[in-house]
Amino acid sequence: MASSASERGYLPDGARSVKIVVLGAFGVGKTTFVGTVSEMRPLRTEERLTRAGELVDDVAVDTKSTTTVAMDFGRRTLAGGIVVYLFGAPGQPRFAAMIRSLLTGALGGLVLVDTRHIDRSYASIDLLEEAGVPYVVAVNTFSESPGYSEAVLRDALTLPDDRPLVFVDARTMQSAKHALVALVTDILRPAGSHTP
Ligand SMILES: Nc1nc2c(ncn2[C@@H]2O[C@H](COP(=O)(O)OP(=O)(O)OP(=O)(O)O)[C@@H](O)[C@H]2O)c(=O)[nH]1
Ligand SMILES: [Mg+2]
Repeated sequence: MASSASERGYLPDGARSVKIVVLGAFGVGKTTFVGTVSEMRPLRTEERLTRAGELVDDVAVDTKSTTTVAMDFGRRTLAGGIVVYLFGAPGQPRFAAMIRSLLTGALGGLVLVDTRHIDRSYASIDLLEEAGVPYVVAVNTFSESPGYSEAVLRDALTLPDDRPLVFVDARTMQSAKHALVALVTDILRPAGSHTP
């Protein structure tokens, strides 16, 4: 007799699952975020950054030696049995087609932002708006990055009033989970209250 999914240990009975995509520019901490919140060992597709890549990518960061070339994948179970499947997108603009395909079936997007390069977040927000996927902006608080008020950040991002903005340290479980809960809460809001 075939065993149920819960007997095989995939999902608890009655679980609701949610696919979300973590987006943002190169090096904003997407892979770090998925790794921090995932309760399973995350899938990663990291490749070494090379001098050759400098010809096509703006990857001027001295703290990183690898970059995501396809996606990250992780899973987190939240209170109430909601299972969140996290897909971390690649950050470089030439991967836009890959990001569009990751957005297929996604119920929400988490856009990580580094305040050193706010303008590099526009492409991610545009992709989400284009796909009609609701999103939350999470400002990753790198110690080297300038601090701005929420109002200034909203203005710089031209963020609609109904899109939540949170601050996160992608390396810290508590903080990353808070950002994830903000997104899932937004996704589970009553139908009709989303504008994108
Ligand atoms: N100070 C600080 N460093 C961070 C934080 N999050 C990530 N980092 C570091 O910043 C770098 C960015 O890491 P990744 O997680 O690979 O970034 P990414 O967005 O996945 O990068 P790509 O896939 O190449 O676009 C790593 O060296 C992290 O250790 C943070 O919240 N604070
Ligand atoms: Mg990455």
